[in-house]
Amino acid sequence: MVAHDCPSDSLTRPSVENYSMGGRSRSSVKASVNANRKKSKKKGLNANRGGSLPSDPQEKFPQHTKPALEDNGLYLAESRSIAMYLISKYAKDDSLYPKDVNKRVLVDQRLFFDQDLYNRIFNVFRPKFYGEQVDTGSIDKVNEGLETLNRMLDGKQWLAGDKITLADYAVANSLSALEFVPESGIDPTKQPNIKEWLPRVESSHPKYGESLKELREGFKKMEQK
Ligand SMILES: N[C@@H](CCC(=O)N[C@@H](CS)C(=O)NCC(=O)O)C(=O)O
Repeated sequence: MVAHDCPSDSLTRPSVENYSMGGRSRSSVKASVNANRKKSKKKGLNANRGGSLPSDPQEKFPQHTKPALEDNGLYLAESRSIAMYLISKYAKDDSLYPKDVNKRVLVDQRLFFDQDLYNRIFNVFRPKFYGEQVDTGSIDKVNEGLETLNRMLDGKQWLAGDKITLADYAVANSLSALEFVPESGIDPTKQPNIKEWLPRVESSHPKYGESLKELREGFKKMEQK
């Protein structure tokens, strides 16, 4: 997979690309996608928007996943934690990831929920790449997750609090992977609250819409291979 096909990378890219960032130039924050991959280290470096690789990528990024972030000696994997860090450190304000602990914990809760939901979605999404059958149990688990999400959105505009937050972007981003497996029959928009909320998230910021478009194009290219 390259960056454009990876929902995890897609979550962090808008943060890196400034949609929530304040004063600091984005070249000082290096999203080192691929930094730890054995193959094509040089390629990873190019994908890094001019950044340089850490001296020992294996040690700095033991997880071997992308996205991975290097920022002034800080090395971080996991898309959600990268986004939490970038927003906490560089955002113009704290609306996407509030500083107030009582507000923040609601976002955190949804982000943990999102990780679980994404893992369920991944179990439906992954077999497609290996020509394997998806088991119906995995499909049921995603549908159960979507029912929970629908309940979370009951009577609400956004997932955590009364403004859009990182939680909305993270979950919407995870759901986008389902577009790639229509044959699974899973359709998040069958859930009425999700149906109303998804376009709300998508149209909330042009960078997010762009990022989704890139992801969809990446998926399409993969399908054609
Ligand atoms: N929970 C991680 C998952 C990251 C992940 O699995 N990334 C995939 C690409 S989408 C990856 O790097 N797989 C290993 C590989 O491609 O070599 C996150 O959100 O960052």
